Amino acid sequence: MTSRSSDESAAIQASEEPTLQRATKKAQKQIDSLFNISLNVAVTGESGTGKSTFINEFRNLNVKDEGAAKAGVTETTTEPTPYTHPTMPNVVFWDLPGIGSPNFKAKTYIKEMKFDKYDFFLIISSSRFKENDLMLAKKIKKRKKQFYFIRSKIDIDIASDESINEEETLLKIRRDCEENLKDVGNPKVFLINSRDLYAFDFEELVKTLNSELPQHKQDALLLSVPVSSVAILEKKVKIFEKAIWAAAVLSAGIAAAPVPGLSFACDMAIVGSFFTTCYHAFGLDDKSLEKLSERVNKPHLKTLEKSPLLKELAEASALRMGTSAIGEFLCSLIPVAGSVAAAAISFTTTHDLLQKGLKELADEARKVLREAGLQ
Ligand SMILES: Nc1nc2c(ncn2[C@@H]2O[C@H](COP(=O)(O)OP(=O)(O)OP(=O)(O)O)[C@@H](O)[C@H]2O)c(=O)[nH]1
Ligand SMILES: [Mg+2]
Repeated sequence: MTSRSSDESAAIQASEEPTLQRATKKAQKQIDSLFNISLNVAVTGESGTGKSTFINEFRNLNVKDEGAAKAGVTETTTEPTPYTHPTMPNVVFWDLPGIGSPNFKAKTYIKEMKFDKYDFFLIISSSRFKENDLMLAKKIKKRKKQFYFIRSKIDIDIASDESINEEETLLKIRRDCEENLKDVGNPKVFLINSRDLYAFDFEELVKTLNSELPQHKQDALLLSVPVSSVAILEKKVKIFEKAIWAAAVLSAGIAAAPVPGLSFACDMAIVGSFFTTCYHAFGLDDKSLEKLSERVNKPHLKTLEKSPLLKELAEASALRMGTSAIGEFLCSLIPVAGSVAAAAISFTTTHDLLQKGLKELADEARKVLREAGLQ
């Protein structure tokens, strides 16, 4: 075991700060910016274009799931409704009512939707480009807000278009949207099937959002997107790798008030939260595995052998156990167990534990993508 002073030095060094106090402050800031930064995404467009469906799929929910946005063939959304991400509660999608429907006239829509509170807008359009699509783009731009133009239901267009091949259909649609949008600065157009985000331009959309959002909002977005490729998974892994030192500083006893018993509970909650967030962000939870297995038509994805940590996280999630309990289990994996419960564990030990656990979960997620054929 490391001595207390060498452990403190290791924590200070990892933080690149001169003192333990500064290191702790920086660690707190980093963890807050990782888990507590808010992101408000407005999803707008004409009625019936697939706004609610997109929001559900982004959050990995089916329309019948608890907390899902209502979606259907008749107008369903009648007021701006916030939908919190199920595992990243700081990420909120605002499902705005369809513009141009009898309930919402285009003229008053902008005012009623309180446009200023959103970080950016997704304008969703389907079938033909509409005047309202352009009007929305102009109004959002006028308020100096960023928008991204999504052309949804691409699967329907492909099935009904008589072009020689799929590429030609996609090019035709893309050009039509770009042509119609050229007065608002040639924004990129993303072709999407809201019922299957893994197809077409979803990944490109995530990449673009990620590169254009302010730095502190990028991680929140990335952690909340479904794992649709190895590239997205690896970006998520990097976010957690960057945060390990900070989580270790905060959860190791050196940062906590020396209250016997209490410090232990706090410490373990941070370790538990870290792994619970990885578990969901990497798409290893039952719900995500079920969705993925349906999409790629490989039922065995739901029953793949799980590593010990993953098994524990799945069980804790099923039983809705708290993060402290998960952290305590993890502590039992540390070789110095026994003395652990009595005193706060060290920075170095926590750092090792977080590193090993993260690698284990990342490898599990890589295995799932490999089995799913998503290399
Ligand atoms: N095939 C296909 N169907 C879609 C797609 N997006 C949405 N739908 C279907 O289109 C219908 C309308 O979708 P909603 O998500 O309710 O549309 P909305 O924009 O929220 O509608 P309002 O709330 O009325 O403004 C539903 O039956 C969806 O299943 C898509 O990309 N492809
Ligand atoms: Mg809706």
